[in-house]
Amino acid sequence: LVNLKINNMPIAVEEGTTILEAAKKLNFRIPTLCNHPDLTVAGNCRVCVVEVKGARLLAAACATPVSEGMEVFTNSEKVRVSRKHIVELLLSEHNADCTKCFKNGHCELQDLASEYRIGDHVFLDLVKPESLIQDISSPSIVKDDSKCIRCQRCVRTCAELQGVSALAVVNKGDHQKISTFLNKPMHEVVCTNCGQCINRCPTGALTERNYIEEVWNAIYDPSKFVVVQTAPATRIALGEDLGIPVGERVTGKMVASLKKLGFNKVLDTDFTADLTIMEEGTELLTRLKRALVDKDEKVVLPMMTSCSPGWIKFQEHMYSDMLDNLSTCKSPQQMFGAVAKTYYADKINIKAQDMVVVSIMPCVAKKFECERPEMRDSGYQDVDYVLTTRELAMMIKQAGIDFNKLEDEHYDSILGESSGAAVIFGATGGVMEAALRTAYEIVTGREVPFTNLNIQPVRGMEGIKDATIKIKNVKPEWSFLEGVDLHVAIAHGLANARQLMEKVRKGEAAYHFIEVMGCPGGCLGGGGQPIPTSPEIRKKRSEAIYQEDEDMPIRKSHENPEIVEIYKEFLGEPLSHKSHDLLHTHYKP
Ligand code: HC1
Repeated sequence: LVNLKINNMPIAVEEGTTILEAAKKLNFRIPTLCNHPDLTVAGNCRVCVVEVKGARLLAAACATPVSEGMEVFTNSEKVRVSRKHIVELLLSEHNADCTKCFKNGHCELQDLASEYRIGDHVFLDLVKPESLIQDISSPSIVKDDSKCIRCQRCVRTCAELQGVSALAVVNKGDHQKISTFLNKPMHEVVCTNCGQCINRCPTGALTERNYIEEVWNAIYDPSKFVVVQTAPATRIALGEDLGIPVGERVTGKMVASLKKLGFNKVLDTDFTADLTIMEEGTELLTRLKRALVDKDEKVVLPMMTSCSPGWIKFQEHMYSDMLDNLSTCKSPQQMFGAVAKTYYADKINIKAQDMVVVSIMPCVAKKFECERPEMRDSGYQDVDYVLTTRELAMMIKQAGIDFNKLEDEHYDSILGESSGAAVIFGATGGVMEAALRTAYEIVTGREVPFTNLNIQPVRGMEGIKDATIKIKNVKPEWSFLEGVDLHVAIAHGLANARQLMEKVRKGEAAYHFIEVMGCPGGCLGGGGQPIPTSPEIRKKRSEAIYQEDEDMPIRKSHENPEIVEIYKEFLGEPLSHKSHDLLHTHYKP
């Protein structure tokens, strides 16, 4: 252990601990901007400077390890004056148009300016006129260089967590900026629209494209019938933006608030997550049969999940030779849009052209996904608008709803019923677990023993997980699977996905089924979720998701009565013609 004093208080910490971490243990908060718990240390914003006795210069607390006998002062006169100057310098280059900024009230630089009572400009106003032009080319992300403080959290996020590097630092000194390849618009580069950069941007330099006004207009339009669907991971995180502690489930309150906002029907993406399991599970079994029995060389394994639009875009850019590995299933969000504007519209006697489908998603890539040309099988754009969890929280605040005091309400029927298998889609490993619960029963004809419903090997926050499942005692029609070892793998975060894909491409891993979610932790860590994010926050959200599953009366997709009904009345059976027309697609290079 290393002994030191911080503000005259003694502490002993592990070797390698930074001053920032040691101060936190003593409950001294040192402000940071470039530092983030998910990223490597950069030490470039200098806001965390502290005074170390005997040292000539102030030290960056995030990048300085403790040493024996060190005496640190986090709030000396020298520190306060320097820190204030650093914030003033950052503000001199920052478009402090705060009242018009989407991050107003959620900006770390604004918080620091307020904390240090920054008044008149001490330094010149150095905002570059060319930086005032926002890049709004992407359907998901707005890039506003005039708000950028060049902390490089976005650059490290894109490289370290996502392995994409769509954003990079260019130029030096006064000309330094965060740019794309050849300074092209965001929609022309390898950006996957995952929005992880937004979650870590301390200012309004990167935000989601917001569609709040469009959705209000639809709600107020008497000629429109507006239905809303909510993604699995929204119900365990929305509360964070509305004064509720991290990890608290707010499913019933979320439904109540959506009804109060004026949506005509409040329905659930979890319903189509169950539908996805029916289609994707059947597709996997069909591919296995074609490979093992028919020896069909055209069949491609491993099959890979296709619900995460950031992952699809990543694969289109980086592994376009492996697009046939993707399941042909559309994502649950898009299946929902397609059945809402056909089956559901017919049932409730509403014309599809009068229906507006809004999604509440933890994801900003879903905004991109709903605009894809493949997603119009109802004859219209299947999903009209996607709002992030954060945008929904804003609408709830705008409407003056006291979220905390709302009584729980239930989703409307139909398209509102779901199973525990559907809600775990929101956590890494969840789609795999849900699929295995149903596939087991199809293949063996026996119920999954209750004690085995939680399939532990596919759970947890490890970047890449794999498991082997021995298939035994199958029904006669599945005899080709008897004794087969089913190899599955799971990756979350695109840097991990890349590692897994490289192994598959080189033939180093013989998997049958792979789940990939584009964001760290799966959708619960999506780019549209409340900010901040950290491993600790994602762990609490994950625990909440699995608790939600355990509390559901139905925990397997095929037991959802509304799923049984939609096949009986409309789709026929999984992979039927109608299913193919509405629920499946192909991504082409
Ligand atoms: Fe997801 Fe999915 S789980 S992709 O993470 O398959 O966004 O929550 O809605 O579509 O169901 C996201 C979450 C979400 C889809 C489902």
